[in-house]
Amino acid sequence: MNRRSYRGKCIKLNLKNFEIARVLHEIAIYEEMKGEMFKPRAYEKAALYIGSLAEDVGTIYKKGGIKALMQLPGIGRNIAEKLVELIQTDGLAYYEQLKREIPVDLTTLSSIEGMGPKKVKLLYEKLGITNIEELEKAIREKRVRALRGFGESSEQKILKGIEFFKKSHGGRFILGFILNTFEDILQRLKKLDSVKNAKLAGSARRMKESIGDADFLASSDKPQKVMDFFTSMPEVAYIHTKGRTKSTVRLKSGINCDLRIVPEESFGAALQYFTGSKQHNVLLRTIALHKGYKLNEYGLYDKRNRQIAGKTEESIYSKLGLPFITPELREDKGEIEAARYGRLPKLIGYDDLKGDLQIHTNWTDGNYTIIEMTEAASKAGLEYIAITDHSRTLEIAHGLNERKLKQQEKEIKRVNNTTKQNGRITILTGVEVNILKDGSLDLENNVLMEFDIVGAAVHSHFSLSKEEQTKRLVSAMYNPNVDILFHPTCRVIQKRHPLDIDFDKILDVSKETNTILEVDSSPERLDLQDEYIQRAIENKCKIVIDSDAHDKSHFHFLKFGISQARRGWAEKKDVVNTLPLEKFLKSLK
Ligand code: DGT
Ligand code: ZN
Ligand code: CA
Ligand code: CA
Repeated sequence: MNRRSYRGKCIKLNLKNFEIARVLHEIAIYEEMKGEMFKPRAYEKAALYIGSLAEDVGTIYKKGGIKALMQLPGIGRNIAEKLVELIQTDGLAYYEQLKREIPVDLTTLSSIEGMGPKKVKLLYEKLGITNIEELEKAIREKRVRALRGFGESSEQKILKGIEFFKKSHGGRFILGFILNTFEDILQRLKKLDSVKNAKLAGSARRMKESIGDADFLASSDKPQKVMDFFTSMPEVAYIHTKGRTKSTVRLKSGINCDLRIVPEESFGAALQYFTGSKQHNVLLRTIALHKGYKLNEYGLYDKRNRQIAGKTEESIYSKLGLPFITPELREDKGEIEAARYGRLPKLIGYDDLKGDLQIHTNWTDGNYTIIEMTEAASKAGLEYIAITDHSRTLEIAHGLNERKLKQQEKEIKRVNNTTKQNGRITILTGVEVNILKDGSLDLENNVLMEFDIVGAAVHSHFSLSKEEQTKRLVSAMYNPNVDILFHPTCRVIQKRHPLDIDFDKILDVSKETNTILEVDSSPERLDLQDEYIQRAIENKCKIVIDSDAHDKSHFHFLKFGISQARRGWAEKKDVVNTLPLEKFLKSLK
């Protein structure tokens, strides 16, 4: 997959990658307003790259100075100098000057369809519009149509754009790109003297692949202080509401965050309630009613309205006669039934993976060498990995031909010998072979035979008919050298629908041919997704969870693959790369 797709990550304290990427992104838009030719693209590329890094750019700078920054892809001296200023001073004179000239919520306004940089500028200069709320108001008051270059129809177009933004992009954010931000806010909340307990609830706690907003929860005797802190965090772009028990803000990244404050004795009940899902809660309340109790966000109450549980979540489930149900399962997919009868799955744990079978290096579209990726995998706690760069026909990723693959194999064996001598991680040879339109592969069988691991994947012709697409995948799975079907449905969250395939047929053939189905952990893929994972497991198909890492920092994506598998009710035994190396290899075709 393409590394450019890893967007928007990671703020710790002060200005970290996420914030820096946003500044660069906004400079790109400002440059476009000015009519610059090449600068917008250069800043945009740098923004995307830095947004994708999990390693803090500040740390990279500390270790290797400006030189190390200039070695990052797409970062020349001019931008590197800006980075240094951002890292050292938490600010950037150039950006602040641009911002003074046109002080608007640029990230949001410019991502609305129908609103280019030039329009943002004009709307600010003529009507003083600085954010999405003001824009919507101005359109509803019919003030925009009077401007040159706008008319009634462009008003309507922008209004539609605003609605679409609120529903889709403005509506949902990819969890893997934004969870660090929340964890960071949570850490700061917990450090406040006025806060006793704090947690992230909602869909983020259930580890849904995308979330509408973030729901923070805190217990405190001094709510005012906590709210003052929350609404004045540096990430905040706009305060929707500020109250004693509930506040809502929008962060600069565009996402809304709720904070609710409850008394300590209700913390568990509130956590249970605001973790959701709504349907799970409805069922739980029904069980409470049957027992003659009442359940709400303050606690579980008996007939005489005495609180019988509420300080912890466990106490609530337990008083309802249930074992604790982990948040990833709370989707009303039979978890309450399973809990009642002691049949909850023993979910795969976040530390259970021993191997990673899809990794890319700078031999194709990855950012680092085989050695660097191997060391990073080892640090992430893995015992074995496969290097699986792209094959010949994937031109955008500079796919490798047979000659190059042979060279790479030698290099892998060389590195493997040294790392194994250190008693460390084992590197398997591998390839991500491209499945062509007719289901054939772009490498011959005598080449494929040589690899320890062959993953086959579709990267083109996404809209064939269901019949053709299914046949295509099936014929790849029948190849005796293909061990794994990589990112089997090819969906990209918010961007590309899953392939139209007969998934039951894929499951049958997966089982028949012993072809493993992958859960690709890249945050915007998460492919297989939870429902498909559940079906695969019910059909006794094998799955693996891979990082699809294109960067040293991408091994942390595995967490999101694991959470997706947990949401699909996967146990450790269902996931073959939880096995130690020998057993794993024996389980292949
Ligand atoms: P999201 O934000 O769309 O990704 O999904 P959630 O699940 O985070 O939903 P959200 O933020 O609207 O509300 C957080 C939780 O609060 C939700 O999962 C369950 C609970 N909740 C909110 N409103 C209601 C309600 O009207 N009834 C019930 N039973 N629970 C609610
Ligand atoms: Zn791929
Ligand atoms: Ca939410
Ligand atoms: Ca919410």
